[in-house]
Amino acid sequence: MKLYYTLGACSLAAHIVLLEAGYAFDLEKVDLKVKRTESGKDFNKISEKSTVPLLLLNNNQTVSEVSVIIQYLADQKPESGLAPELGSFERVRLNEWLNFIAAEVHKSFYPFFAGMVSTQKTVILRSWAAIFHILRAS
Ligand SMILES: N[C@@H](CCC(=O)N[C@@H](CS)C(=O)NCC(=O)O)C(=O)O
Repeated sequence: MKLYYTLGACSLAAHIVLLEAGYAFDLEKVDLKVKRTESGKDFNKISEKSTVPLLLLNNNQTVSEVSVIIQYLADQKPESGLAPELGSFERVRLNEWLNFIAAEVHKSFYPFFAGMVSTQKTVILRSWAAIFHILRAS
């Protein structure tokens, strides 16, 4: 199993779950600016989305999307206790948080790394206020 990752990126979540669940795995760093892996491969050919994290399984299937990867890893090792049982209401709560983070939190931070004009910043800072209100209340 191999995790394609980038330092300082959301692939850290998958890396943490791999470690916490006790997996044996390889890591390969990706330079997202030029879409090249540290062993010199063209990342666009490995990942159709060209984003990290990407998990390469031992059967050569790949899994993308942070929330899908970490739930897959947790479900393969239920003894890790990292995710509530599938179908349980606690699992619904986990999915609510993972979806909120993916859809509202993660993507709203992206423009700050990509560069943007100040009017965009104002709009995004307003959305952050709502996001942090929800996070503080939980
Ligand atoms: N929806 C994806 C988003 C993944 C994503 O955007 N990852 C960023 C790093 S945090 C990335 O690879 N960006 C590269 C790019 O957009 O070119 C997920 O949840 O995994």
